[in-house]
Amino acid sequence: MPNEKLMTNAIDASELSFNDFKSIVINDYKIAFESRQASVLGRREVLTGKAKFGIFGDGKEVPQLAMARAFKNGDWRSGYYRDQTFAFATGISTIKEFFAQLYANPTDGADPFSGGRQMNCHFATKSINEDGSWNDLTQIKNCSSDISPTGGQMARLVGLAYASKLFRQNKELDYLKHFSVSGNEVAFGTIGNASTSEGVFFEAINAAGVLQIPMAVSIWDDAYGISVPAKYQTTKEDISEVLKGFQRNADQPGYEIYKVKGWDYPALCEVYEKAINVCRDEHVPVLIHVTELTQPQGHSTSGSHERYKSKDRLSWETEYDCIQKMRAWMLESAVATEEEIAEVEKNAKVFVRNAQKEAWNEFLDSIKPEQKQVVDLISSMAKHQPELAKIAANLASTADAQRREVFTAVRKAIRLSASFNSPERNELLAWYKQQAKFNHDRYNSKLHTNGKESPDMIAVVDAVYDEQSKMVDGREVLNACFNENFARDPRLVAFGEDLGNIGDVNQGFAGLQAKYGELRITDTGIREMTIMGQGIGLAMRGLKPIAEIQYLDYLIFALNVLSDDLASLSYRTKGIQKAPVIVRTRGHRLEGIWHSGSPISMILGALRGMHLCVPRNMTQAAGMYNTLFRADEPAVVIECLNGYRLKEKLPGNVGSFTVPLGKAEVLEEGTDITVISYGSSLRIVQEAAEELSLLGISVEIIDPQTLLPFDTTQVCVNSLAKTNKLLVVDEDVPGGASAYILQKVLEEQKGYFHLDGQPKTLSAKAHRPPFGSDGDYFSKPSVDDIIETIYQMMHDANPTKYPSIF
Ligand SMILES: Cc1ncc(C[n+]2csc(CCOP(=O)(O)OP(=O)(O)O)c2C)c(N)n1
Ligand SMILES: [Mg+2]
Repeated sequence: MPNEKLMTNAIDASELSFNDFKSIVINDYKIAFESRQASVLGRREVLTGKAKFGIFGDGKEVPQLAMARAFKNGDWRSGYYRDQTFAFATGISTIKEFFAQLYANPTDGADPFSGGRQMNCHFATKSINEDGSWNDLTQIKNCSSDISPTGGQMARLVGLAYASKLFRQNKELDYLKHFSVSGNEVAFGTIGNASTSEGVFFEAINAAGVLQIPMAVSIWDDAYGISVPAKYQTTKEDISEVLKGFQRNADQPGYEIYKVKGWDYPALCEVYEKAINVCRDEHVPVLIHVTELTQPQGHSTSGSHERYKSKDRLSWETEYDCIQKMRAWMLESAVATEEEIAEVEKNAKVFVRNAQKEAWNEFLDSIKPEQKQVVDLISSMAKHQPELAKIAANLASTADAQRREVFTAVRKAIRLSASFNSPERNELLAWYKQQAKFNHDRYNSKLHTNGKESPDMIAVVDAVYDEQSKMVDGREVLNACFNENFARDPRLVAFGEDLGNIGDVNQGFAGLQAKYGELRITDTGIREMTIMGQGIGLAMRGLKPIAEIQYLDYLIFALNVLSDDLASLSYRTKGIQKAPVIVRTRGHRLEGIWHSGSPISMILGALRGMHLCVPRNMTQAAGMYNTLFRADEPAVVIECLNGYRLKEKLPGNVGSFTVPLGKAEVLEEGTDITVISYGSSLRIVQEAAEELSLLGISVEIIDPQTLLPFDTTQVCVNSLAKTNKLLVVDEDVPGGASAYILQKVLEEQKGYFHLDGQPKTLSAKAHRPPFGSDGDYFSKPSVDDIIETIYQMMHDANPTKYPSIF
């Protein structure tokens, strides 16, 4: 075990009076000690059953004091669940709020980070108001909302730092006074040593080195990831050793890399000051590897570390506990006396205890009135039905009842009294219905920002055409749309693989980098996770990124970032943060196993919280972009891979007409059957409809245009009311997005009641399509497949009129 001497000369106190210096240090110690108490008490709260799970920052307190000292207003943090001390030191969290989150208190303001939705130590600061409008982000210490997947914070971190570069270098952004002061903000990242094994860590480290952005990554190294020691995690068991090649030198840019012991308070203060100055002033990424940290209480409340740490390791951890070491240094260097320290510790214990009690009592007190009301209401019904008295008595005697117990009692009483109508029952019913509103707000609201710039608030502007309107390639429609919007809004930026210099693989951005500059339209490395993270970070800082995934098939490489971080952001923060990223990609049928994908059900399943636009051509895509560019919610737009060279008529207002989201269109009217399809398949359906009309079958074709949201004006069910037959056609797997569409139309829109035959789906095969035209023909729905499926449905309904063809 290491046995370094305590450093005593590493904090530069030359400009402070001894008393000032002393009070800073003692205050730091107080924060660290309070934080430790919060961890100890927090664990106890879980073990006694008052909270469900706890993960704490014990053993990581002292480096976070140093990090907090270097962190200024306007800076950003993207970290993980160990950072409570940092949150206390910066004022991002109070100790009471920390406990409120531990108890999952959903009362407004109790857990200001997630509204009681996230596990403890998942912090966030308020970037936006209820109506989606921005706060002044230069005036606060910003904390992007934490997520639990380890390493998941790294992708977003790249974007948070990249925003500083754009704010510093692009003078056109100077008017955005509430977002940046000349790009001087540092993005601080934290990550555990074991999580540096994740691919996203390496991707982010490389991206920031290439981009040269002010990103400061701290690695809290306690030599373990739960039970798995460093020898299974990291080559040479030393991440900064591994990353040495990233160190900059006189000839080549790169990183400044620092290594410091996590129990050495003065050394930590010095390193952080130095590192963050380099990062902030020179816009150079820095990495601070903080070693020799411990976990006094083990990883989390899920188990004890005595199971997997050796006796030697455990006794080393006791000896090298960073708070103990800081205490010893304070005594040794005469910063404080034993009595002074003991006084701080005594007060801290009382303070934390009180904060915990207050948080717990407030949580219970928020539910008690509901409990009492329900007990009274059910008791009053008992005169009609004696068995209800038991339910009321049960609930009355439940100490520390939570909402679940209250509502279980209410719903049981309502069920049991279904055939005993009484005024008392009506009162309980009314109470229950009224509470549903509050519970929806507490537990189900804010999947989207739903503010004043939500997509459905954007005015609908029709495309304008006249005799002069030209027929152009689809890609030129997009190009003109992007051009006009980039001229209109300096916040727009676009980036992705091959997007800058050549203007993307299908030329949608051709010529625009030359016009708007490399800062706004730029190439990136092949790194889908951090392209998405770049978008998230920029969007969180007030910019409007178009983050491109070259082919829809490669969205899978970024799905974790989109699902865990972007799609969940509004919900997990209960609407205090937003990231209106527009993910641009292209998909559906083309050629080959990885260039003709349409994995729509994967997206539908993973990205609730985002909008999903599936335009049938580039004009519709442009209209959707025009809506999204003016709105503030994230979306994926899937352009049709096989549509860039097809001719379309260029609207006169290509940069400003809008296609509203959720607005389905009847593409062709018909009377016999409704066919719902989207994207590239629609052209095939239209071709099939032509032949079907020769066979005397009239097809109504509907394009929902967006799948999230889906047909908000009930176009599908209205069509079904007329035709009574339904076929869904798409290129996803069987039971994929077509099943989603059936659920929407048959169940939500109640289309079931209009059917006179079995509804059907026609999708691609379960495998991906083989390369070549024949691979496509035998794997994806063809014109022939559609004609025959529809004909068969008509035959089933009327075999005389439509005799069997096979
Ligand atoms: C993507 C992902 N995989 C696995 C987990 C489960 N998990 C939670 S914490 C953890 C260990 C992390 O260790 P480290 O990064 O060293 O951080 P420490 O907890 O030691 O501070 C694991 C495996 C997770 N949360 N996310
Ligand atoms: Mg660790």
